[in-house]
Amino acid sequence: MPPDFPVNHSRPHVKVAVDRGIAWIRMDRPEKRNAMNPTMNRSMIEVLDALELDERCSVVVLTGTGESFSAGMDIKEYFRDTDHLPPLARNRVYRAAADWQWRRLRLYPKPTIAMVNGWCLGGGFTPMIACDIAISASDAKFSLSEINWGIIPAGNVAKALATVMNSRAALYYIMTGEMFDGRKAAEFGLVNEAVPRDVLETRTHEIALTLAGKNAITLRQAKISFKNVQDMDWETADDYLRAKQEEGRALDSERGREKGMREFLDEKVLKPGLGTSKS
Ligand code: ACO
Ligand code: V55
Repeated sequence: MPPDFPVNHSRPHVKVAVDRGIAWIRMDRPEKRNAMNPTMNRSMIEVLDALELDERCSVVVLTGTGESFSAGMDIKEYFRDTDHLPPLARNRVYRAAADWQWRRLRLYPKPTIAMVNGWCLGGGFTPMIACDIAISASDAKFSLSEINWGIIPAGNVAKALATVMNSRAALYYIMTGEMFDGRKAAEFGLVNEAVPRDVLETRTHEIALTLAGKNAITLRQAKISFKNVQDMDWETADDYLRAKQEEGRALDSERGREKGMREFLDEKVLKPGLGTSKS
């Protein structure tokens, strides 16, 4: 039988390489610092939809080609060139950005890691924060540069910031537009870790492999439920989490929970607290 999916998911301005379970997605417009234009946005929607169903992919890494993660929205093609469009047509262009930057990414059924390899500006924050985990080069440069050219952090940048970043720091950088580096980003909770550039890929790969080794259904239930409970009251959250746990059990053909109990309680080959299994 022919494969269900093309071996190469790459699209205009988006390069994809799938290697041993990990899909490396690169925003690929290095000559424009990987600024996100309408073409890249449409490509990303297709790429994420394809990888969602591709069984060769169990973890997604989002990064950029060359010296940049992304310089944000393309100020020419995304903003200026769409200003003359009728409101509904312009909304459609804006919606395509949102459709991948947070609508698809935030609750993506597979684990996602943002690997911040350089410039992360303005609209670049949204997909970076929407990923489950973010690892940055220590010398990567971040800026909420919107204020420096007369707009506010829209495109859900401000909302995304409010979910991860220290509030005082967020407002300071929203209002000053000052640049900061990966080390600072880790201090503020904007990224998990900042590591020297020469080990950025190795460290990201290591985390990706750890995630690839977990039960995929449980991982999905865990990330989705964590993100959804943030906006719930305690009673609703408790009921919802129980329901997500039960849903996960019903979906899990590997029966991970039963296996875990057997290995810990009966066979004594697993210590969940140490993360190790002898089997
Ligand atoms: N939109 C459109 N074009 C861009 C963008 C962008 N966001 N970022 C960079 N480019 C283009 C430049 O216009 C330039 O194009 P050209 O070679 O055709 O003239 C090319 O990318 C290279 O950029 P330079 O400015 O020459 O590179 P430099 O290394 O000196 O500076 C930097 C890089 C700091 C990223 C600078 O380009 C910059 O400030 N860009 C704007 C970044 C920004 O404010 N983004 C957020 C927008 S707000 C939002 O996303 C909602
Ligand atoms: C931004 C603004 C947008 C958008 C994405 O932060 C990012 C800037 C006004 O629309 O769609």
